[in-house]
Amino acid sequence: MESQRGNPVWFLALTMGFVFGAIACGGGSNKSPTARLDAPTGLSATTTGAGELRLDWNVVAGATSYDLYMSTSPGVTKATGSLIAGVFPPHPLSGLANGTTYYFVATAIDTAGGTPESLASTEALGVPDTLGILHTTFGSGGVAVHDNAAGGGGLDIGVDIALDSSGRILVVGTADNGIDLDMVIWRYTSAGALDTTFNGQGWVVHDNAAGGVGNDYGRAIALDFSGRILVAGNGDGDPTAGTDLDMVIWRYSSGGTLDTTFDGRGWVVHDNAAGGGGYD
Ligand SMILES: [Ca+2]
Ligand SMILES: [Ca+2]
Ligand SMILES: [Ca+2]
Repeated sequence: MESQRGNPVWFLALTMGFVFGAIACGGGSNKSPTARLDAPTGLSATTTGAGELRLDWNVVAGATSYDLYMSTSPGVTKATGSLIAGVFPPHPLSGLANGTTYYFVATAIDTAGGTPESLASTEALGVPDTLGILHTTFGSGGVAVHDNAAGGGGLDIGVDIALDSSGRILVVGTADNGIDLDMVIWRYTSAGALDTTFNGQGWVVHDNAAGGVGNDYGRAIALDFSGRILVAGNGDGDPTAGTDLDMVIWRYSSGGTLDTTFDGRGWVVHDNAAGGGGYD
């Protein structure tokens, strides 16, 4: 009697069983069961009106919706925040308290594919407020004014503004020293008072950056990664009675002193970049 192994019908059944088994095993997801969606990036909270914020973030590949976690304390986590589930950017929030700081993180959700919820995004904060009103608690009646920064009793002009990581307000510009104009940096507290921890008085003045004993203009201000203050502007580089503005970059410590690790004295000057011999 012929053995079953040699029977062509039995062999076909074995082969088909192997093929169907392979299809069944190969039809599942390639994702590891522990893989997560990427965490959302670019989370921000923008004030849009009284009691209102708008949350924005970048969409995540594979996400079908997002969860937000909200708290009035910094360092909000999925465990400590109030859950706002199943939302999409941009997501408006209303009914919040004006003047209260709200903190948020976002996660990406995949209800279709079952991939686990992402880790939390980096934190964003926002303060709901009525738009277009003067904050009378700032400075004096909502305005901070400073006169005579450079001692000349004339012009004081703020041109550019920046916030440092503590919320202090930096303004750069120009003021009259009695003969010509000098570069000025002012620093105010978030409440609008001169910050006397900055150069002992709340502002710092620089004269004659380019050697021409004329005007020095601060035109733009920025902070670097370690909180040092960078100012771009120009100064008079003509030692005769004429005017030849040259480009200047100043760098100051966060305390308001010239950073002498920057080109040995705290500022650099460049003249004649475009070859015309005039203003830079
Ligand atoms: Ca003035
Ligand atoms: Ca000057
Ligand atoms: Ca020049």
